[in-house]
Amino acid sequence: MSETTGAPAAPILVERRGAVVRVVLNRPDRLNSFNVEMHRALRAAMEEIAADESVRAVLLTGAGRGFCAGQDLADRAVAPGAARPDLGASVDTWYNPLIRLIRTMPKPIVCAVNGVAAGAGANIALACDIVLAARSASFVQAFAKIGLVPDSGGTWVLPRLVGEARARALALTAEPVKAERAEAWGMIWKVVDDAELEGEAMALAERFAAAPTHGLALIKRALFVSSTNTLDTQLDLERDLQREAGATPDYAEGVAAFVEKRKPNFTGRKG
Ligand code: T3D
Repeated sequence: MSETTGAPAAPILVERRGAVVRVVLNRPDRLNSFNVEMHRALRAAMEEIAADESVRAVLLTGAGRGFCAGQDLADRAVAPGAARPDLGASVDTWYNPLIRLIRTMPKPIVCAVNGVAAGAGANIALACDIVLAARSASFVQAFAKIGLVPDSGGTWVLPRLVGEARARALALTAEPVKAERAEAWGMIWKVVDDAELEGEAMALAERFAAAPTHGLALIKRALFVSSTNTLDTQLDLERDLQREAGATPDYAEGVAAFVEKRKPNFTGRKG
């Protein structure tokens, strides 16, 4: 795992803490909005994390007062008469692969939303497995304000999290949702006091890092497809995944620890 040791210009910071990797979006003067350099760095880090079996949990957060304001709009200003950027190509090249990487990451991703999460920034947070937000944070489907459509999975995840009526209103009005309301609506897991966010999010990531990692990856896989599967298909999938989970050393260790009334020592290994 490569480390970035606080160079101020690095668009993301990647810090290893035991089996946890903490990833920080690091363009605070632009509220951590995405330019191509930040996309590239985040993609490379996430791919490396996905492939590294010694990493067992991820913590994603933002530097400064914001989590992420989506696309850097300064990179989208076009002089009159000049060619317009193909936003479909940008989504295809950057945002969609990132959401797929997050959703298929074979280990839990805890997102600590430390401030405003707007546009793609909101939907990247909502793609993570467990979202904690600072009490001062907010979520904004900012797209409609500039004539765009929620992307990064927003139109998929929002109705599933908050229901059709709220999803439609949030997408069409682009009104911000404060962290407490986001929790009350089931959009996120938990709101915590600003001063507690980092500690609580890291504690959760560390807990995951000591858990049966492959079992958690299988849980992610089952839940990801459940909303588009029939019950029959999902029952078959649960059977297959349970077969796989039951063959892991962590399952054997979990049962042994239970029977011996001791704390389990999970390795996270597949086999
Ligand atoms: O283009 C494609 O590739 C397609 C994909 C698109 C995905 C998207 O995400 S589209 C949506 C893009 N994002 C937005 O529309 C959000 C724009 N930002 C805002 O609406 C507001 O900044 C916030 C609601 C997020 C926060 O408001 P506030 O009042 O807390 O902060 P602020 O003063 O507006 O922003 C602070 C600074 O960050 C400011 O710079 P300055 O004046 O101090 O030099 C502001 O310009 C900058 N900033 C905030 N968001 C962006 C940004 N700079 C560039 N791009 C941004 N998205």
